[in-house]
Amino acid sequence: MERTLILLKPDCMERRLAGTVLARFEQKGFQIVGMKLMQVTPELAAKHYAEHVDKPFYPGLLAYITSDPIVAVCLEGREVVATVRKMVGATKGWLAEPGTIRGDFSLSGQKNLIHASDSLKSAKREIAIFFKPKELIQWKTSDAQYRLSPSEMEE
Ligand code: 3AN
Repeated sequence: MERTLILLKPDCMERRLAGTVLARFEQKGFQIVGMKLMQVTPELAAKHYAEHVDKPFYPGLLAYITSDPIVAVCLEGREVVATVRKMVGATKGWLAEPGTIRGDFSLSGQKNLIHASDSLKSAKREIAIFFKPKELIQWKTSDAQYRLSPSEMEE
């Protein structure tokens, strides 16, 4: 079953929007298989944002992502990577469509509440950065018929 990584970033925590944001994914039908509150270190930030470390905005991004705790969440479900990206919305909050998380709660390009893996490949890489295999729990809820295809239910 497909999995993705989301990070509820420091502005999301500081604004006490963690429950509100997480509720959207639960309501959609995605399942939490890993979750932890953590402080991002500079080393962890550099691994996660490897593609951005040389960009001019990286020092600001580093200061921000290490400023307060985050919640790392691994979500599982049907086409979870692409669907979560759609639910999150465009990077710049002021451009993000209303109805998306950033579109509804953010006007910033950096303090945009949430990170979500942008591809299956990134999801695999990022989940491994934030979770040890034993921290991810395989479980099924009794409402699987509303969320999974018949073949997925047999997996
Ligand atoms: P997304 O989070 O929408 O996938 P990315 O991967 O391009 O966007 O950027 C990762 C993070 O880096 C963004 N969430 C944002 O916090 C920050 N960021 C990206 N572009 C900029 C920028 N031009 N100025 C400041 N921060 C940026």
